[in-house]
Amino acid sequence: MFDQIQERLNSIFRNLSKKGKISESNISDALRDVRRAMLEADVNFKVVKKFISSVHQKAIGQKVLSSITPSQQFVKVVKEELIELLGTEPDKIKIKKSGITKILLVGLQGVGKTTTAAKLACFLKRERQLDSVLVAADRKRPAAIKQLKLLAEQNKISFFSSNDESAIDVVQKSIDYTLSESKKVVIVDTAGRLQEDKSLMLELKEIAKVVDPDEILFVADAMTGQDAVNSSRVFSEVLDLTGIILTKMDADTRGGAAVSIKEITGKKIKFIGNGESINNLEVFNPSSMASRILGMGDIISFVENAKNLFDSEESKKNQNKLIDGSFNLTDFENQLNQLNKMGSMDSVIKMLPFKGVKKIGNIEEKKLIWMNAILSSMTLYEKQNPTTINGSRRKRIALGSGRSVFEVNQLLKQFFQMKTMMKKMKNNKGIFPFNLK
Ligand SMILES: Nc1nc2c(ncn2[C@@H]2O[C@H](COP(=O)(O)OP(=O)(O)OP(=O)(O)O)[C@@H](O)[C@H]2O)c(=O)[nH]1
Ligand SMILES: [Mg+2]
Repeated sequence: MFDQIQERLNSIFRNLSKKGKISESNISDALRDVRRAMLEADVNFKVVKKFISSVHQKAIGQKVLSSITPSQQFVKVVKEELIELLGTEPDKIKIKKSGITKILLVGLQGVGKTTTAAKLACFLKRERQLDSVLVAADRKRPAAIKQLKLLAEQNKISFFSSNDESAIDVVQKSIDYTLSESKKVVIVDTAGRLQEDKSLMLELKEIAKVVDPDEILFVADAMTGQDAVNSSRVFSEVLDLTGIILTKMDADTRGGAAVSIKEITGKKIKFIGNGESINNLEVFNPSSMASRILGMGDIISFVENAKNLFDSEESKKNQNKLIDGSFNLTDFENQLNQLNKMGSMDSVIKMLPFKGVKKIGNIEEKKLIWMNAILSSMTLYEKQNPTTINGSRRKRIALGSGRSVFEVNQLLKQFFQMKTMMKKMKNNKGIFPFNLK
């Protein structure tokens, strides 16, 4: 997802962070590159123009230039603007408190309506414990009915279809069926149509009039970029769309549709499809989507943070203490606190491109929390004289911190091992516990 735009933006951010001091002209240069990257990612040109001008204003206004970490601050401004462009907050699907909720899925041919209808039913069952009826209102193609029926059977979802000529009759009957089956939601899969197909567009309008849906969701294929945006505009002129589902995001490297569609149509993306299997439907979250688009941008800010931390006086003092052997548990605790200040390690590790690391990241973050708890249950005397921490002191520390004696032992063992190791590596520079550098 977003590989291409991510790569481009990251190289811009990297270049910027290499420059020690940032000037207004550096920012203008970076913004020119961001503009180009967005256009290449097939973001609508009007959206790009507005975006660049507000980032520019904010970057200058928020004193990015005079901040300690200007490039980091710049990435932050870009991210905030991007979140706003994507819709700020997730837009939840409307489900009626009582009675049947009616959801109509519409869109061009082959965008993924039928697949999404089944995904949505599974999502509502899984996340909201709601039973749906899938309705095949595609009267033109018998294969389309079969496709939905099969998906319903495979995933144990109720299904409705009838032999009526008109899709409107099918949908009306499906509502009676849903009532009789005591289900809560009707999800109507309509026939895919071409924009210029006037009669089919009118049929959709008629269905919407008769059924009075709670949600009319426009399903669009993210891979088609600006075509997806344009067609959603055309559909929204005929129908009162309540939101958008963007499919095939897994295969979209550019992100142009995702970034432009809300600004151009005024409709928010409610879900994204990110794969062919039934569980590949996610609620669209503007903030996590912005993180995904910027990807390494966040890591760059993390690295900058880390660099500042490792270069700090405090860190240098600790390194000297480690080398001369005077490093004690108070220094150890300070170092842990500094690590914590860098933000959630877990969230940073999640962004790393290697899958296996994620789990380790999780453990490490939890470990930091319990290590802190143990250290804060020690007295100052104990921290400064770690060798005096005997069995009974260990028991008391364990009790005070709510951790086990085993964990207290582990922490002390790690601390002493680290000291021994440092003694052996006396002449090594840039040493830091946990190998995080
Ligand atoms: N990779 C990927 N493929 C998807 C996704 N959603 C749907 N597809 C695939 O897109 C193709 C078309 O999906 P359908 O659900 O049949 O599309 P449709 O809009 O109902 O098509 P018509 O009824 O012919 O208009 C299928 O091969 C799906 O597996 C997605 O999120 N990711
Ligand atoms: Mg279909």
